[in-house]
Amino acid sequence: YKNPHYASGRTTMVHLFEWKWDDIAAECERFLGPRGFGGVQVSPVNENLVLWSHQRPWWERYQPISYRLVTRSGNEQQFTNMVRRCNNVGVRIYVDAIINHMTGTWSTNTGTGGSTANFGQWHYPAVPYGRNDFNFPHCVITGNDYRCCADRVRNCELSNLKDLNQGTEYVRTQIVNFMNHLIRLGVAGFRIDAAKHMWPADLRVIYDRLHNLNTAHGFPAGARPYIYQEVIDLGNEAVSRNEYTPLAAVTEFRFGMELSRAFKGGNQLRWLFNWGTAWGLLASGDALTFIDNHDNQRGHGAGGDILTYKQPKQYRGAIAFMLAHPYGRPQLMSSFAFTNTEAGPPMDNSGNIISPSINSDTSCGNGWVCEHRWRQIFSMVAFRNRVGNTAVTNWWDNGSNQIAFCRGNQGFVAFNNDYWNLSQTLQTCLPAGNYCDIISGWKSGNNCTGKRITVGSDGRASITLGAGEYDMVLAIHTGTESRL
Ligand code: LM2
Ligand code: CA
Repeated sequence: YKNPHYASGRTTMVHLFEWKWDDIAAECERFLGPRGFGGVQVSPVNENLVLWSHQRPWWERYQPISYRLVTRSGNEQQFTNMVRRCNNVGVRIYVDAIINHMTGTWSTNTGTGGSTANFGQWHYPAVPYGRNDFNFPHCVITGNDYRCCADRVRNCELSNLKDLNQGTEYVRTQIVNFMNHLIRLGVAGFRIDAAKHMWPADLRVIYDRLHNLNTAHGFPAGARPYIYQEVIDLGNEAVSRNEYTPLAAVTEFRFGMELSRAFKGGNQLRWLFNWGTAWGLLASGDALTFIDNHDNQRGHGAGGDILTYKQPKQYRGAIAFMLAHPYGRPQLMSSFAFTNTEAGPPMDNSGNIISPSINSDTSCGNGWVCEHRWRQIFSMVAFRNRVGNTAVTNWWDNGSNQIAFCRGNQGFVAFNNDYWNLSQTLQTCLPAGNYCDIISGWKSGNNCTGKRITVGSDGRASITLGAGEYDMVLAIHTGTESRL
């Protein structure tokens, strides 16, 4: 369950938060496929409670009312079409699976597909679920439970959301049928929402009943779905991430915390020389890694001081480090712009999501940030694909916040998070030649639109990164040699 089954040579997925299925299909074909992205995490696919009382917040999608595939992102036919079109261009689809709970208790009770529920009776006829399918006696998780009481974290309600009992055969069957339906449609795996709120033994039974990936969508015979379990464990938790790594991969929340801290100036970049398990991070193959996610970018979930698109220079620095360094399996966040942390995606008066528009400079409009279309970010995806599994070599630092390293003889990257300029002759490990920096520009014809770096026959090059430059990163890799 730890292999994402990316198409060959691909390494990175992007969370297209709240995107519609038709738009994702188009994005796979016009951008993600050609640019070498490995996959897309999509927002929850199953029917959720409609919450006009909160102006259709983004979080209504974390309140399932049935397993029918109908949400603001589209219906089953649109979902099926998207998966087919993305797989055709080598981009995998991963579904955010909400299997810990159903809805909270509200005064309205209609879902995005028209299904209804009777909250007082724990009755969800469109599944159907009834009282016996939930954990009793009824209780709600408190802040203290996270430190003391694993059983309450698993058997009580998360945020008053009705808590399913995955210990019963009936509930397991409904969940497995839902997930196998998606596998049949060609998805490559799942994010398991709120995994720490479910018993590992129950999850194991569910995972083991999942079908192999659909060979008609290009997966090899016998391929198991990629599963990354959302477990927030920043230490001092009654529930440990280590209870989940024997089952499948786990979201590594410490990764984005530490890199955000460093790139915000709270820790010197030189300490990243041994980035990885030496920092207390999970084994690389167990870790789904990211800087921000849809929760902590707005203070939900683990919260904290996470870099987001709102601090773009530092954010691009942290993302570049994530993609340049071999540790982990990276996931990019692609956001809609927000100030109100409850606000849902751009929508019209009827609540329909407004599609991102694509500007002539290839960036997004209509309120969509599309971090994955930032040149500094998608160019580093290509860098990661290029350098493959090569190790970090030739680490250099200035004893402070200027660092540089090589990846095999394929790539070289430098960072300057100091208040003074970086100007050094450094070992790049690349074959002699002229290379286009992929951060300040790109290779255009025979020339570079940004910096051009000349690597000598000894592999060394003069590297400059001014403290006042637009970016704090410089990156070159084989395949972008300029001939001039
Ligand atoms: C997750 N991971 O474990 C998701 O990443 C996270 O986004 C979800 O919470 C959560 N688990 C449940 O799937 C979000 C949001 C919550 C929101 C829930 C449910 O962060 O604030 O809770 O979705 O929509 C909301 C209200 C809360 C209310 C609850 C129940 O904010 O005040 O509790 O609904 O109706 C009374
Ligand atoms: Ca639970």
